[in-house]
Amino acid sequence: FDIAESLIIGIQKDEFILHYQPKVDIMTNQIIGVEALVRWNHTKKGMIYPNEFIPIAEETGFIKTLDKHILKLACLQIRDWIDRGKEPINISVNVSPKLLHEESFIPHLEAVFESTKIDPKDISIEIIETAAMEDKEYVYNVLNILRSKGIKILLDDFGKGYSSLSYLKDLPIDKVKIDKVFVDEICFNNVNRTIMKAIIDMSTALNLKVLAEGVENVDQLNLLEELDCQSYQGYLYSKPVSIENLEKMIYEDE
Ligand code: G
Ligand code: G
Ligand code: NA
Ligand code: MN
Repeated sequence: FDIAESLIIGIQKDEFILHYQPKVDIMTNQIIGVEALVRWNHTKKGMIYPNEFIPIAEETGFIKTLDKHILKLACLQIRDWIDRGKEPINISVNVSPKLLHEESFIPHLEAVFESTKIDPKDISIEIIETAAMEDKEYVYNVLNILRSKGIKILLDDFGKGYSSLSYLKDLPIDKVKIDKVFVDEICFNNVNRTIMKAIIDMSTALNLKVLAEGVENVDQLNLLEELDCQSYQGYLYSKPVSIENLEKMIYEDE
């Protein structure tokens, strides 16, 4: 089974589906949005998780085609909710650095917004730092165009890799997602807790919102609240879930 060769067939056969992980406001415990995480529902191989095919797609460059397809799936989901009379919830989509650098990215998004007739404000985009580090001017311009349409930009996995606090001040972003590696140890590692506090305070001072990733227990959540973190994602609230299960969570009262 050659993953690299099969990806295109997967798109043609509409085998990629989105699962969704809620983002939760720490003060109100309300869902404020969801992150789309792709899965490949392969006819013969069953459900394939992104760690098996995203790195390969990154390597071959097919990730540009795949992420465009996924953006369209997210917009179609918003359209479906509107058509069914539901209040749409914001969906964030992970976008590869390669797609951010591709000229066709913004025209593609515009065409999808046009064909699905959705409000760009219902979509957010998650980028990683490496995406903005090379070719800064080009990427900053792309991010500013997206923000001018009302799309929120989230900096994913902050703290992993080459993160720099000073670098936050120039990036045209709206929210910082603090990587799970910091959250994992905040309850019993003073250094990590101090770094977490510094990231939260610095982000807040720069008018950026903060979200902590990978929250797995109540002790972590209580500590994050003490540190003035505004929102979180993690198994404590919910794992990524299918569309059916997400709808049970967000539209349960209807
Ligand atoms: O969903 P998981 O639970 O397994 O995701 C694993 C990794 O795959 C994460 O780093 C996530 O950012 C990445 N990923 C998931 N969905 C997408 C997607 O649609 N596009 C890109 N580029 N990466 C994704
Ligand atoms: O790179 P990105 O942040 O998009 O990746 C998110 C990944 O983290 C997904 O694979 C998702 O399933 C996983 N994840 C989300 N919440 C938790 C959590 O609380 N614990 C663990 N172990 N993984 C999580
Ligand atoms: Na992400
Ligand atoms: Mn992340």
